[in-house]
Amino acid sequence: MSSGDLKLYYFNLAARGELTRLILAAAGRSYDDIRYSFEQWPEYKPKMILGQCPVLELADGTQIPQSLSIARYVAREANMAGADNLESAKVDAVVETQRDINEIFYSKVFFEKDETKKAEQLKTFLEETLVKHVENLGKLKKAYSKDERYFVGNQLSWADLFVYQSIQSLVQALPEVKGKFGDQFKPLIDAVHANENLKKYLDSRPKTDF
Ligand SMILES: N[C@@H](CCC(=O)N[C@@H](CS)C(=O)NCC(=O)O)C(=O)O
Repeated sequence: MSSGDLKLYYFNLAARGELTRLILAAAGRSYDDIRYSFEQWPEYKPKMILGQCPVLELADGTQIPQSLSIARYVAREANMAGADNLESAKVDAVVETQRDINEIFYSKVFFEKDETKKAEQLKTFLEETLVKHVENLGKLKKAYSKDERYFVGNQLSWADLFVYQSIQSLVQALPEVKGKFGDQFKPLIDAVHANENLKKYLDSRPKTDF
């Protein structure tokens, strides 16, 4: 398939668009990775079905908005969404658990403008929210994993890539988090870095602020 049959529209950022880029990279699926700056966005916004991005556009012009819907769609196409309905539900549970923490982090810490509030919320985030979250991910992994590298069953799923990407973004924003949770994500991170397709993408993707 030519890359032109699939287009991903998103800012030149990791953030909400990066999970889909990672899934497509892992699948070795070519696509047009359409990236733009905030200044260029007004040109694209009216062309997006909900006036927001990321958006995945298929060959017939169908647009899929909502980052996790896009990611789930491309993951299913790539057989990275669980081997059956039950595995898909387990994968979704890991994804939703990760989404919970990302939302708290971005709303209470990353985008908080009031510096006093931000400092207080960061403390709570590091001392309570993140600790609980890592415990929750550990519970899901214990229940669903059959391979220490992956959260569900014995193969890489989009949930693994979501957790991987979220950890990378968190560490980029808050370097003090690195090393805070020992080695529990190491097998996953090593597996991602050992994957030829992912390594190629990770080594060549643009460096972005977040
Ligand atoms: N729930 C949506 C949120 C989409 C969203 O808020 N996108 C932002 C960028 S991360 C956006 O399009 N901002 C520009 C605008 O709304 O004009 C998703 O996960 O895709």
